[in-house]
Amino acid sequence: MSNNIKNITNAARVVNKRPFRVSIEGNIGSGKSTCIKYFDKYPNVEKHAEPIAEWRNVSGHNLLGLLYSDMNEWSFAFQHYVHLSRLKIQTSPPSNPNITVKMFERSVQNSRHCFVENSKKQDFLKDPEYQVLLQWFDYTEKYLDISLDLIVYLRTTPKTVWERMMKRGRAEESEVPLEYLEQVHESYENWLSSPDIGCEVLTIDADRGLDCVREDLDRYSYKILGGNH
Ligand code: DGT
Repeated sequence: MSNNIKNITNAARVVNKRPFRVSIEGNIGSGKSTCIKYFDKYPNVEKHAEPIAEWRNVSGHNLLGLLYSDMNEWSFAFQHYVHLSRLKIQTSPPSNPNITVKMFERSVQNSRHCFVENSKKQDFLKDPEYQVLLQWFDYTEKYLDISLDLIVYLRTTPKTVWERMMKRGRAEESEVPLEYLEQVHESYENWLSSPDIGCEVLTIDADRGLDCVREDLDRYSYKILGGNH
């Protein structure tokens, strides 16, 4: 990341007096929820898990289930809704004045640069649908402060997370092939290696067992919390 982008991001945070923003990123089944729980012990950290329950009940519709039943038909609606729910989480004011860090599972940037990009590549999104989603993102980025201060990337190999996903047995994901996790992995790698990512990326090897990952979270907690212990 260039120092200029980093300085602009920091300046936006100081001017808006918003909490330090950390996005926990990684493929399906990489252990993001467990990672977030590790920070329960810090009262100054506000944590947001992915709002899966909301995606399963959009006025009675299970959008996550519909997505996996037919990606061509439902990716557009799903990405719209994901954008909205991530935007709400990312930009909502902190729940109390003692919060200095906001941590969430995935980000608006993830939706745009990882899943939307992959959906276009796989033809789950038609070009007009893709263009509409890009315009939503561009408008959001231009007029709202959605900047991130740190990305923690739980990096995995697709085969490992596919096995974990099959084991946990979430009904909607039961038919998701290994190939899909390979595509999501590739999108993550492309996005997070881009020079204009806009914030620092801390990569943790999440193929390893939970104890090793926890050790790393402990070791890097000062950085992950932006010095706000
Ligand atoms: P974890 O703790 O790392 O295992 O993560 P989970 O289980 O809390 O969450 P994860 O990554 O499995 O995400 C929940 C489901 O939502 C999963 O099937 C992937 C899907 N999902 C999340 N965001 C997007 C998105 O922007 N587009 C698409 N197509 N799927 C998404």
